[in-house]
Amino acid sequence: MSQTVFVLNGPNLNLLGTREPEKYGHSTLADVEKLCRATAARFGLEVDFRQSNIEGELVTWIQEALIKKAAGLVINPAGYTTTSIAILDALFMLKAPVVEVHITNIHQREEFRHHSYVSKAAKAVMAGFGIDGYALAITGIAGMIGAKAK
Ligand code: CA2
Repeated sequence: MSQTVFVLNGPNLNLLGTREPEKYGHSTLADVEKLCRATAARFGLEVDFRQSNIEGELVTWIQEALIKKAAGLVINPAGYTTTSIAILDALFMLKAPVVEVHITNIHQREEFRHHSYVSKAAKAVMAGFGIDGYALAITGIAGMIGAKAK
């Protein structure tokens, strides 16, 4: 049975590639999804890729990852990074590895972006690699769960 990595994206990321390309690049979220699927496939992993502008929906999806025994979870919490204890509490319930991704280097940006609640539940954090951070996160999860390249 194949293993699935959940890739969750927070608010406004549905607009990726259409605004502020100097910060976030020109790739769209559909491009990110393709990259995630291609990366996961190298390790025989499936991807369940989602985006929501609603905090509670993200919480419900994290619970779904728990129920479905996801192999790992990649999350770009976007604007909820610095505010959401509800997302943090849901992530704490997962046994599978969680990797937090930010397209930009949040530590080089405004002070209010530096603190992440999500990091408390993350095995690793990728920030500043652009969308390649998602591929690095999936590769990292593959290593953590012992999934070998095919
Ligand atoms: O760098 C990241 O990936 C962020 O998580 C992106 C969030 C921001 O609040 C975090 O501090 C860092 C913002 C996502 C906004 O989505 C976009 C919408 C249109 C164009 C580009 C990004």
